[in-house]
Amino acid sequence: MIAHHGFSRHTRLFACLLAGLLLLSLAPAAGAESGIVYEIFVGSFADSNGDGVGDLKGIEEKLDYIADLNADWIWLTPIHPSPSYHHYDVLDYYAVAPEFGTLADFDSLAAACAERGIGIILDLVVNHTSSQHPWFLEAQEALIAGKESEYLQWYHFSQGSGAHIVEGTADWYYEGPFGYHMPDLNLDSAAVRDEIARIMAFWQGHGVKGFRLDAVTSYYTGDAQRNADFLRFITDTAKAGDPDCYIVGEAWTNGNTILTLYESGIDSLFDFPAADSEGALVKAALKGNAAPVSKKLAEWNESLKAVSPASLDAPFLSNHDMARSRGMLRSDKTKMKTAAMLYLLLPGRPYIYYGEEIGMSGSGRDENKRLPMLWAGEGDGFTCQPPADADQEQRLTEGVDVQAADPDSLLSWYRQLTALRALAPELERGVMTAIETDNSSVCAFRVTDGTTVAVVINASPKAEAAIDLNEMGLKGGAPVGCAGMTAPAGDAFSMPPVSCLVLRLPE
Ligand SMILES: [Ca+2]
Repeated sequence: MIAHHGFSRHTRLFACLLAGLLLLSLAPAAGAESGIVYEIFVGSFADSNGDGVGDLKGIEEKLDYIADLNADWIWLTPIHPSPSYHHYDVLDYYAVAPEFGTLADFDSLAAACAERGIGIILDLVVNHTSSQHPWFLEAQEALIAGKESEYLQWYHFSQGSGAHIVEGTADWYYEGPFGYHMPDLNLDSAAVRDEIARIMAFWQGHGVKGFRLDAVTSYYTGDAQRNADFLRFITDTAKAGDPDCYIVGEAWTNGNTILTLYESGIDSLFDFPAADSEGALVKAALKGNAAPVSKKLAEWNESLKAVSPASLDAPFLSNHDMARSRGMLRSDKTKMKTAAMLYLLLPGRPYIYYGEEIGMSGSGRDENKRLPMLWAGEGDGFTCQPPADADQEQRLTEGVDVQAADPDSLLSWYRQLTALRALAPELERGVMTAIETDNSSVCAFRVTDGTTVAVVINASPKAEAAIDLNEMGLKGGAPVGCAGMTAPAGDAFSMPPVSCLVLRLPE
């Protein structure tokens, strides 16, 4: 195993700098996996042809950047033709939106990802379609004409009353909790399920390695058991096509409901309870009070593993539907660095929302949460135009270009943490156990998957933390890597503010 060695003969400043550089130089060789997923809001990430809209070729051009973040996966928000800028109401599940490119561009991206060991996770939006989808239009025409159509069974139509009137009819209605433009599919229909299976197989044939399921709790609104049954259908179908296919579901709900959904055998469900401004991660980073994170997350992981031993927690700070974490963390770089340590070293598969790693801003209306990636701070730093209805400017001024050259930047910190994570593969599927200390700023836990690693984080913004590995039950633990500090030589040492250490324990 790779271990750091002490730098006691250097001044502390120099040693810290070296530690950062050494860790970067220890970036894992090809094949090492961090398990980290990078979420890309496709239209706002990178524009390859100057039309102001991010596209697939733009993503391909930025794959080295993503590889430097040690991400093993990219999750693309929906890429299909859609009347909406966010593309969550789909017109054609088998096509690429023209503004994003072509199917050939997708194949090229998939091949370039495969070369780098990066898997593509596609957003699968099957709770509803666009009201302009040909399936819906054909059903609508049949209702207007008073004729039969197989597509009448694909949605939830009712006569006399309902949520949205079918245009052109006197008394036919349909369900669509997300709005009239997003009619809900009838997921009990065998024909609809067959179609969903075809869609997944089609994209697996084009190199897709995973699916992110949109709006899982709305499949059968309020019925967790039926939602779990449907998740089982999706998961089983995807894995029949590719046993390694990875499925993650968006269930923006409470822990108990999420646990019920894990009964489906789905790989991951986003850890919404730990995310956002009220979640344990941001709260701990704000206060520098990190001990509760190890306790809460260890309890959560125990619950997960009890329901589904193969499951992977999916921790994150925020996503395209939430205010960006920068604002939650008061635009304070130290707090942003702390939050990153707290979630990027947790067991499971952490999700970085594009731009979080450089500290981008965005809150209020959804468009603001999806502002263009800031590749450079000045001149043509925005390769994409903001969504049309955004009413906030990007507050971040230091783009990727500046931060990549600054060892103290947030981006450099994210690269260190993700490289550190990749040195401890136990973190992906291991069982987590909290370690209690008498310092409330310290978050410490073990993760066991055959071998055992221990993660120790000092979340205090100002105070050093005195660590005694013997007292923590970590005697003989060998440093695997660290960030914000130099590797300790003995069992008793001091951790600087905002630092973390991963140890591997003797077997
Ligand atoms: Ca473009």
